[in-house]
Amino acid sequence: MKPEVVMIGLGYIGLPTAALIASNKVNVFGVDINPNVVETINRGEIHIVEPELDSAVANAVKNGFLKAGLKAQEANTYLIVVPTPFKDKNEPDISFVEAATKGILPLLKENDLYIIESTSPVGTTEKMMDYIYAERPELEGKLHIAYCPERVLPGNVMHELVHNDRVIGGVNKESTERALAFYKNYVKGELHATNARTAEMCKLVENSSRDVQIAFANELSLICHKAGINVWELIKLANKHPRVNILQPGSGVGGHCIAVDPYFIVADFPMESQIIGKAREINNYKSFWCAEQVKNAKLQFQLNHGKKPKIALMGLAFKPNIDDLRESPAKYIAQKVLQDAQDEEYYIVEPNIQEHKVFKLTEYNTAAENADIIVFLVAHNQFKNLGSLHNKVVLDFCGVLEK
Ligand code: SAJ
Repeated sequence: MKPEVVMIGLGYIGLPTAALIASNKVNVFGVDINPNVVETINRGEIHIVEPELDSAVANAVKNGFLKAGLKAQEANTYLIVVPTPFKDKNEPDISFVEAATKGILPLLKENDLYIIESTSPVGTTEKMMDYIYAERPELEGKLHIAYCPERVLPGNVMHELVHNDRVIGGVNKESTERALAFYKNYVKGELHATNARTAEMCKLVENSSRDVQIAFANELSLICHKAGINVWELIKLANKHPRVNILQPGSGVGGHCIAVDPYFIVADFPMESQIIGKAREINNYKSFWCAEQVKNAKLQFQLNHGKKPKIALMGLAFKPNIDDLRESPAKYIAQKVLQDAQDEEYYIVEPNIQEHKVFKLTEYNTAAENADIIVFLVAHNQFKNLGSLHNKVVLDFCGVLEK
């Protein structure tokens, strides 16, 4: 049977979205360039870690509403949910969006709905519209074209896909309305109509706003370090003010979104985006600074004790209690520290993964017991109740012992 919806990109967002739509008894055909991903999904299994996604995909495939393939098929709605990484000099790379659009060009027909969900620089949806109509001039003005960014938090995707509000912007009013009607079938959160450019910018601004706020917290941590003030206590106290809400400092900002999306604004508006650009610099610098602090602690230990220390680096993930190491500041710090290693002994810890192709992992209790210097890079729950850290040098960059 002909699918109703084609989903291009079956990753962290595309697959959960495909499963959600299919769970509403709508035929979905998912497309991915990776044959392993396609085979895994067609077996009713998944290739990513996300709570509740396994059963959603298993049921959708078993009931016949979700199938996957390497090439798109004809449908009425096409969703583009592919990565938009960045190239050298932090410039956004929309070649996956272009390739996905090219793949469906011959399939498009009058009245179809084309939606981009991938995080994209402002103007991408209009650019794709121009490209489609240049290649298929007979369809000009007869398609519905819109942008609707995803905004789900990894680890809570299945819930947030349904319950978060969505911002939906078409290239014209009719497109916005068609896209709104589409999402209404699956989303319980409010749907907010706008135009494509505003919707594109909205996604970039959401993540940039968080980046700027974290940069403020990280800047405070550097100031407090010099001033001899406990930054965690300071923030807790400042947040007692009814209109102050400072976020938490850490070992830097990672992940595939917040550490990336602000560059999409900076690349297009370099003169205007002063704070956004500076925030990226501060958050990157914080990771560099943490690595320097570890090196200093190592030298100080040698001076004090006349021997090389054993050092535990606690956490590699990009944030607490997940197994995702993408763009992880903790991983960057571990790499930097190890580059500078001499004869010290290192224990690398990441309780949320079994093994790593570069780092030899050590169990967290063993590492903490044996180490002279313990460096907390990620505030994983497991690290909150370690035994006595008395007589050890502790560098707590993520405040795990404060909470
Ligand atoms: N972090 C701090 N201090 C804080 C909060 C976070 O240092 O107070 C760090 C984390 O450790 C991590 C990074 O920031 O390294 C990002 O983590 P996060 O939990 O803030 O966000 P993500 O990347 O998991 O998900 C974000 C979310 N965006 C916002 O909260 C505005 C999510 O809703 C988006 O859907 C997602 O990006 C995305 O896909 O764009």
